Amino acid sequence: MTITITAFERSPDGGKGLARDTRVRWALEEVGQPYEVRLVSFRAMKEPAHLALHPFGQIPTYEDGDLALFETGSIVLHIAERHPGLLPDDANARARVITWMFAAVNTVEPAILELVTARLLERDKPWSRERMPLVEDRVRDRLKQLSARLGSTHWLDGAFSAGDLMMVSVLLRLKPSGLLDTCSNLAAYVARGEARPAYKRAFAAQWAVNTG
Ligand code: GTB
Repeated sequence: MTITITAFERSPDGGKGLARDTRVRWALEEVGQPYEVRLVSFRAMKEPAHLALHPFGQIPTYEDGDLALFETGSIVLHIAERHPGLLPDDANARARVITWMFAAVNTVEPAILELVTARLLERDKPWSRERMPLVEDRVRDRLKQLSARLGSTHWLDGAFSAGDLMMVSVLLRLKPSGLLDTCSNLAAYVARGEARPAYKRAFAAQWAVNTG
């Protein structure tokens, strides 16, 4: 059965790889699984056929035979559990990698999304100037903590894993803000992720959709 994912028919970022289908494409490329993409418009995302797959009317979704999934953390974990390459064999190391996946979406991503929302959607609000430094500080705090843990190692726990794939994907959203450059080891960490051939293939595939 061919794996099918959904992605934006036209991503608002014009193909910069920031929409969340990129992390699913990346995981599939890392484990060498071919996949098809069904492109959906913003309108189609809110229609019953797509809502049956994704209760919140979003992308990406993942279908493989009888199985339909939403939520990128869950999709990437599913891919990592079924195909070698993204999770270590040792049970404790595996649990630590899964912990990093949760940390990416539960602890790091919320602060980053708050910043993105503040910058893109709330900039014209009368309270925005006062609030922005607080929002930026929360991101800086998270980055400092993550930077301290990463130190001079290449990846978060041993070899590259699904934990790194999720963390790099989350951090990539910060690139336009310049905040990532405040922690040089994190900027280098993200660059290492982007340099992976599987990431490059995933990026190129979504770029082709949005620029073709
Ligand atoms: N928690 C879910 C997951 O991880 O799967 C979040 C999924 C999600 O936010 N999907 C977004 C979506 O479908 C696309 S990725 N939005 C449409 C809607 O809610 O109606 C978020 C995204 C959108 C645009 C950019 N961009 O232009 O830079 C980046 C990321």
